Amino acid sequence: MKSQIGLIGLAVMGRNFALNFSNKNIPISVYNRTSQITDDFIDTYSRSNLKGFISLQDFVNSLEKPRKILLIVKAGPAVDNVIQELIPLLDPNDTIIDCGNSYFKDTQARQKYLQEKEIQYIGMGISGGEEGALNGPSLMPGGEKEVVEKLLPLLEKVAAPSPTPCVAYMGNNGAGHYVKMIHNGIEYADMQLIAEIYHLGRKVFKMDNLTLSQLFEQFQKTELNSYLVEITAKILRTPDSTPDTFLVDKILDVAEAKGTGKWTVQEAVELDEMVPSIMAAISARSKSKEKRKRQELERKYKRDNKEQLLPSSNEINLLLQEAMLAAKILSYAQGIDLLQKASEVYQFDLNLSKIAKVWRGGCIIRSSLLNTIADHFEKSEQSLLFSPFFQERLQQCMGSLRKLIGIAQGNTIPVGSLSGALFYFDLNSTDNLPMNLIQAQRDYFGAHEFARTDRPGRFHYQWSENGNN
Ligand code: 2AM
Repeated sequence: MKSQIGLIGLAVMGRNFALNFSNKNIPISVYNRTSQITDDFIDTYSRSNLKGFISLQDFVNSLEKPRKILLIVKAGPAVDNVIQELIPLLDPNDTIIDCGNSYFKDTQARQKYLQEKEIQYIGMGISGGEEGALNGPSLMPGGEKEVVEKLLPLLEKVAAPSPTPCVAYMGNNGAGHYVKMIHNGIEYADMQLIAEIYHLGRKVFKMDNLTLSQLFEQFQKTELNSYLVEITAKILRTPDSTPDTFLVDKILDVAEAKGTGKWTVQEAVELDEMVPSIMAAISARSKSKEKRKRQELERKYKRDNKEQLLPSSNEINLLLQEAMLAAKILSYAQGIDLLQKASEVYQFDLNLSKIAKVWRGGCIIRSSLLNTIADHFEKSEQSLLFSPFFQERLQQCMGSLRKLIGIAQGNTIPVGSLSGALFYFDLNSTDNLPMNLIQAQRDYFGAHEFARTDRPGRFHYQWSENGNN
């Protein structure tokens, strides 16, 4: 019997995704460049609906036509290598589905290149980590609509099942990988916001790990309910090997990153959008690597920690909760604004309500807020800031966000993602900005002209000739 689908790349995500298909009774063939890995995998999981192959030709021959082949290899040149090896073995209308974190412009180019060879190409974002790949990830496929639609019944069986199967057609031209990139950008901001709340809790409000764990558990009962908050509560109460010590306190404060967050920021700059909470999360990870420099400069600069009036202990929890809710809404709004702009610029024709629904289960940023976001985009195409529901929440919580940022600054705690959220909010919701002065400066030194508030047209003023040297 031929397999319904094939999978190339048996690192941990690939292995788990293959098992997910097999668990759903979908016969699958697998292949890996290093054949020992295929052998070990098949030895460990001996099942009639899971077949391993040492030769790529045999792997391809084992698949039902038209063939469907998932690639879960390292993003970058490895994807092109595998595509080159596959081309002579495939027939017209076979489909390659790249499930890695590929750059969306690479996906666009690969799709175009393969179209000329009559091979279909889908770029599909997958989120959910190892556990999601096995039990149900969130899937973001993009490419030719008819090709993706034919695949959907199969993908729905392996996607996260609830609240509804977390898979939908994203759009053409690399839209699947674009949406995944933005998902990861939002994930960076979400993680950094939680880390900033933790930092403030520990350093300023002197909360211990268990108290903070309880605080995050409390958050789980509110609109902040999310996978990242859930794991944070668990992490904070995880003990280390010696009594009364916690693993989190033993972990070196140097964070790593893989690059999709950076692309999100580059895209925001490219498309004249702003994602300051995501940008701050990237910067925080990059600067964390310079541990020595940070240590040296902390010693050099005496901290002027003036005695500050802190909120009373029963006010602190609500302050942290409201500030985090406001910042979370605002960082999702940043990522979604960028998606909306990209949809216009690249003609992705994104459906934001569907995207929010695909993100509700399986993926790392799954959270109850996404239900409300999906509801908003069902009725409206305007930015999240125009949602009456979020307007009410922000009205209620912005005071706490401002107050918490003030406390952080007074206590020398860097809170870039919280502050970025406030910057985004204030910049977007302020009528009169000081850009009149910027335009005057540009006209002064570069004769760039300016528009006036009282009459139409473009104007230049001879600033220096009028006694202003
Ligand atoms: P490997 O086990 O042979 O290294 C993650 O690195 C996955 O991508 C692994 O399955 C790895 O296969 C695969 N991979 C990395 N580079 C590759 C390449 N150039 N060609 C094929 N597969 C590759």
